[in-house]
Amino acid sequence: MSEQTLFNVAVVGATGAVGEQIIRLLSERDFPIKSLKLLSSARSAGTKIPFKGQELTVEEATPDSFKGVEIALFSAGGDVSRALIPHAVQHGAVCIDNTNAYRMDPDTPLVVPEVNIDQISGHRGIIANPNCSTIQMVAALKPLYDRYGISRVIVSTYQAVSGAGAKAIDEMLRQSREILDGNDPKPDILPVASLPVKHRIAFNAVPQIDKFQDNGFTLEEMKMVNETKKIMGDDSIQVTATCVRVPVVYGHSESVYVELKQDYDLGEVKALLADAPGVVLVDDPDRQLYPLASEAAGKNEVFVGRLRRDLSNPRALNLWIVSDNLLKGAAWNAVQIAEYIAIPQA
Ligand code: NAP
Ligand code: 3JN
Repeated sequence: MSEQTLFNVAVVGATGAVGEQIIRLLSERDFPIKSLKLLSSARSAGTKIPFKGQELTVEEATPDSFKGVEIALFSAGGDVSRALIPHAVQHGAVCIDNTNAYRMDPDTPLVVPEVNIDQISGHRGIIANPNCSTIQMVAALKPLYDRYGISRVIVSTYQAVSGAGAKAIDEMLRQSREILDGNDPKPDILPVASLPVKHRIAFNAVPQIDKFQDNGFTLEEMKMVNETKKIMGDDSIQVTATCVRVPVVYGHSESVYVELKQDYDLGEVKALLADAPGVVLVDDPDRQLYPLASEAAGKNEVFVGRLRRDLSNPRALNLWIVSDNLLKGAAWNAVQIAEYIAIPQA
């Protein structure tokens, strides 16, 4: 049997909600690691994190952190990626970036392995992980695109607070307790930590994820529009998104209207989705079976159900897509890409 090649790996944002899941997946999947470097800001430097029976000490991420690193997984926000990835690439690392920093860069592949893994061969040191809401949608739409073609997508999301980081989870839980105790909590983090106006998330639905753009859409909505076209390799797909934060901890849900380019058979659509890699069909209305965030949480797959022909357009289909935003939406998609780089595929 041939010896497996081992890699020097770095995780940037190791103390965050996404970083925690990346570290767990690297351990559970026995990723071929020679050394693992855990990096964060100076705030968390010195924190101990267990990894495969060892205690690893988190270090502050600096341009010199990447000497000898071969694979670096970034989830510390776009500014950190923009500042450090060029240094990591210069040191020879392949960087898998979970942030928005390089997603629309024409030289950077934007990859969902089930959809466009062929794109990674063209990388120049950076491979971008799409936004969580985009990943789960394109994973489900790809088999329909391949069979029928897609002309239009209209999506409304119901996004979990974990998408906004560990502090947003704490805020939602704290507000819920305070409201149940009869108090009126002051919002502090959501919808956007850096903006002055805040809204309550507990017992609420907030139609703003990230900052508003000049066209009236939010940045999260525009990420869904632009990333979908890039990943599918088809600028002609028309996409409109409305992104909403809901008081769920883990798991983004999406109501999707998709207009196909050809007539379709609903039974065939179900068969295509049932066979699609990384997708699980949960669609049995008679038994009230459909995807739920509570059941998708902690799982790597994308769950699809509520499939029905649209009433206004017989070539269109309505569906409900759910996935764990920190797993397939971030950490698992990134580790899958890392596995394609590190492990020769059969
Ligand atoms: P989080 O829980 O707030 O964690 C942020 C992490 O970034 C922490 O480890 C933090 O370290 C680190 N960090 C912050 N500033 C840093 C700096 N200047 N230098 C080095 N490390 C720094 O956030 P999260 O939910 O894990 O998300 C992190 C990022 O991942 C997001 O900003 C986003 O870009 C990306 N993300 C992507 C998706 C997706 O859709 N693919 C989903 C969620 C998040 P400290 O402990 O030292 O503060
Ligand atoms: O809010 C969500 O549910 C997903 C958030 C993703 C996110 C949060 C902060 C910064 C991103 C992202 O991945 O697009 C970024 C960013 O990298 O710009």
